[in-house]
Amino acid sequence: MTDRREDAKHRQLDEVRVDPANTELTTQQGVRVGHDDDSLSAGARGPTLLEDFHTREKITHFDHERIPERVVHARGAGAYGYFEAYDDSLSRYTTAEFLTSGERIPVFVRFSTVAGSRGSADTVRDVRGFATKFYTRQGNYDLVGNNMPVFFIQDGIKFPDFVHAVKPEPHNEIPQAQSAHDTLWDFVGQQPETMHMMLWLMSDRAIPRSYRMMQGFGVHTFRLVNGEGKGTFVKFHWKPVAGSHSLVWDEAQKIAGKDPDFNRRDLWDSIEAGRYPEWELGVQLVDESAEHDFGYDLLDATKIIPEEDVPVLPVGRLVLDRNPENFFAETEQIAFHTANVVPGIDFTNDPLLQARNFSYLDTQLIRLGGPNFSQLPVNRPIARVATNQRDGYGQQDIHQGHTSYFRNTLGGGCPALADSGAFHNYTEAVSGKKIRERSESFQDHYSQATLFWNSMSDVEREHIVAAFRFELGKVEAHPVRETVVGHLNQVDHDLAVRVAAGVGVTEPPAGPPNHGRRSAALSQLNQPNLTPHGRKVAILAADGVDAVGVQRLVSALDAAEVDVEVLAPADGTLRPGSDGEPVKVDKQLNTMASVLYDAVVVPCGPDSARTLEQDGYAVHFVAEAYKHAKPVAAFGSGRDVLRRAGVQEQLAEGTETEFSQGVVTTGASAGDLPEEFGASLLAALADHRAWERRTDSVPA
Ligand code: HDD
Repeated sequence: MTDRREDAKHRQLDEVRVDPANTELTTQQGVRVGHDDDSLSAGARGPTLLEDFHTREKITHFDHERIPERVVHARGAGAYGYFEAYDDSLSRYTTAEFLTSGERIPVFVRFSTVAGSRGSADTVRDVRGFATKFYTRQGNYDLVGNNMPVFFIQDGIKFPDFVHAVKPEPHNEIPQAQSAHDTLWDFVGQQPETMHMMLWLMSDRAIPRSYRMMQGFGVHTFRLVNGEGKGTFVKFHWKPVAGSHSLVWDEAQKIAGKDPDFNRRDLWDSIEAGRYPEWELGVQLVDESAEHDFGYDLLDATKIIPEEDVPVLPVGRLVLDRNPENFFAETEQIAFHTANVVPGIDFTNDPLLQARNFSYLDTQLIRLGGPNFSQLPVNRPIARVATNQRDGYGQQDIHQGHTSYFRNTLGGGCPALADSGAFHNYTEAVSGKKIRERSESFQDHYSQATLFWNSMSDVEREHIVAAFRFELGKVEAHPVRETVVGHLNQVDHDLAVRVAAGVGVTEPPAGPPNHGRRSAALSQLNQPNLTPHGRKVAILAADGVDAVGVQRLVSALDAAEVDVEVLAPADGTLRPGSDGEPVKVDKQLNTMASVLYDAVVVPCGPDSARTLEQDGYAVHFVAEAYKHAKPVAAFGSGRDVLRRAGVQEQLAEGTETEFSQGVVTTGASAGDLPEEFGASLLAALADHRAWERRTDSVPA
């Protein structure tokens, strides 16, 4: 395990940490306060006095506690950790030391949704931000990416239009954190470059099970630059060690009510439990000589480079191992900026990236109140900072000397120009007319949307069709629905027909032929090394439960780093059915819901099972988990609860383990509970969901 305090960033943060332990209350001026319940008044029932500086200061500070939320990505959660490169293999391509040194580089990562306000729910259908600040010795490097590899638009000038369209509509500020409304789809209909991204947004990628279980992408083509000044195009990828997994839509909507902090809590809890989220950084490298070999433009952020065409080379790993101590100071005040680069990394002429390089610095000025936000503890580089920039709101440094200009002699010429290690802009030849025009090479808006659609499994396609039907079904302006179906017809005729049938749009005539190409890496169901680690299982129980069986199962799950919680109709402890110790209840059943777990188990114990069979909440819990294609398991009399919940699979009759379509059962119990039962449950958890299960007719 890392010594979490022992990195340069944390040593720096230690200097500003404020511990209230063993302190006495004071004013901001350090004057001790002996009374904090009543304001100063003229007589016990008289008016409050202006001279009450303590009350005024307290209220004034409170009045100013809020800062503007981020104009997009307002809702987020973050954590510290480290990045380490596996080796120096990238040193041929870049002088960025953090990518080649193998040293542990402190990082802060902030995950976010895009459209919702700060207090909105985590599990809405949306893109997720994946922004990483690397505190490197060469300065801060920010990789401000998303969990989808493409973007809605090609040129940053359209960003305000896109955001205005997706945000709540301006007349009534409805709907919150939803893309299912008229203005977004009107925009999409008018801007077909959105099509590829809309396929991603309607896919399961838009409802990740956990931040720990989503991929990240730098999106743009960036440039690595080596010591000779030679550039190589690069795309950055984060691959989660826990696999890339998603919720189902009904579940995501319910979680938004049952636990709006679902993804935030999951990140926090897993770090507190020492189950550190981890990703592998990969790069796709393209030699500059191959810039025009792809049939699409590398500068177009609505395009991917399929992994089958250019492999993703693993270069290092990211581990998040420490929660922030204060949400506002750290997660809210962190300021990312695409232009925060270090020597060895540079931009391309991607017009989306160019606009971002303006926007991020600009937005921090209003959000964080002035030009000194990079001095905020979470933003401070660990690299030494020496500028001639001075003053401004919230200046924290006491600059000494009387020169703050370059070139000077009176200050000994300092700060002096760097002898070595300076950032040198990549030298690129540029020519052409000054012109407002979208390049011809940016005009293909459909073929990669088709590639994405072709690459999906049947169940992923079903989810995409259902998502389009849901979203367009909420659009009141029918002509907008028709326009969008028209674009879908350019992507794939079958897709358009299936969507049209659900949203009252006439079936379009056959569209252009589908090119038939696929990229296996795009499907979430094509993943190697699936693992149950870090999943969460609910055990439903009541008095009379088979305590020995529960204990055996919990040990097996625990050994596989799976979290288990015992849920019962009431808090406290449960009387064991026969042998064993009383079972501690972790949560009261009605404070939780199946949607907050990855699987459910109903143990043996005739009394326990009878109680649960009569408890509509428990039966619904099982039925709902079953409907959402989650692993559902029971042993002994626990199988009665599964039957009551409408589980349709054949349940085990004898003491063997039956494992079919994510349903794991055995008639055995207590000390006889077979190891295979736990092992099958773990295998089902690793599979994430039993997509082959047909549950359309199951109510839940
Ligand atoms: Fe952006 C925030 C990711 C296009 C303007 N963006 C923001 C965040 C992420 C992204 C992850 C949250 C950072 C944090 O956690 O604080 N944005 C992207 C990606 C894009 C993208 C992957 C396309 C490839 N963004 C984009 C464009 C513009 C912006 C084209 C403007 C022209 N984005 C902003 C912003 C935000 C922001 C207004 C809001 C808060 C902030 O920057 O700090 O400047």
